[in-house]
Amino acid sequence: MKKDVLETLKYNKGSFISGEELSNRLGVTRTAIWKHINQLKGEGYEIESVSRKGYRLVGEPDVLNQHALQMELQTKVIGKRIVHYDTIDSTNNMAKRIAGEGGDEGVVVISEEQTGGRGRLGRQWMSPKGTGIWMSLILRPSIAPAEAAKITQIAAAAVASAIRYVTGCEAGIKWPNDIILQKKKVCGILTEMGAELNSVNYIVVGIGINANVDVALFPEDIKKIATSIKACVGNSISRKELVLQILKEFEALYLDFIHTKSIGKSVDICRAHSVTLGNMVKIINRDQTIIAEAIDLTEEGELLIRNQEGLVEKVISGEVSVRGISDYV
Ligand code: BT5
Repeated sequence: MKKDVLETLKYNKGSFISGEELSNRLGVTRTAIWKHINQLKGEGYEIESVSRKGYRLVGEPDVLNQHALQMELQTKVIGKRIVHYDTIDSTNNMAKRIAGEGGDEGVVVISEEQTGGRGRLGRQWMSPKGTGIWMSLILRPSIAPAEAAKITQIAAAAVASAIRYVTGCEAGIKWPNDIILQKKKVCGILTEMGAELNSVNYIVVGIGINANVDVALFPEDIKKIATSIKACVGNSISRKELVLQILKEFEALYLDFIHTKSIGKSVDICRAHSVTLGNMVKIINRDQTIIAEAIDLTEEGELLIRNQEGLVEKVISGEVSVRGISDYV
């Protein structure tokens, strides 16, 4: 019921709705409405109450815990359990631990801060307190280990779409795992798994977003290549709203993959918002570096390049830098 009261207030955002109308619409007494309003206020919602006018929602808390998110979550599986920490080494580490102990598909681990946030190949991921979104999702798809990289494409499509929807910023996708705003990295994705030879036991997809992070405080080398949504929009955004939208978009694309066995929908989004395709790229794979033109993504989410001899090749993984973006100039 508290959730219904909140939804009605949100729907009416900016204008008053009387206690009487709320009680008629929701079929409970005005006293019950008043109790729920007080509970919401206690949770940090700013609700103005004026006699003869009623109630008006003027502000929402930006809290990422189970309670705050679940009230507004629009998903069936992803986020059915949210584990929230104030501080932790890495949400991927914790998600892997929970998955290893039998944690269900859909568990989401979120932390306000990571003291050992990780990128690929053990690189450091800066995760300052309270301003970013540092979260990991546990999945249990019946797929072969070789397909795990598809989950990164699903996550990239979901994050880019959600940033665009919530903030209006033109988020781009740098294949395979970066989200880019104004030519700088705003988000990185780290997909890890626990697997047998032929089957995946669990997948953990870690998403790190510099939502309201002050990147000026990052070390010099990272400051040069990183940005935040706040820097793009000019003001702080609601992390909660963005998390809710990401989980919603991710679930739709992930369930489509599970049902159709194709990531076609995600690949379409990755193509549409790609900052890689059509550009010259530098690919570093083990000890080999190639300069080539990125021409397309396959239906499996791999990158197609045309090398300097004019031959088209498929890139499955590796370090890809795009000319003019972040670090490759
Ligand atoms: C990534 O790796 O981009 C994957 C980052 C995944 C982070 C999430 S947060 C939640 C979950 N828990 C974790 O422990 N990790 C995941 P990679 O493509 O290897 O890029 C790493 C590089 O990005 C670093 O070497 C830096 O140059 C740069 N970097 C570090 N912190 C950054 C930040 N906050 N914003 C932008 N760039 C950053």
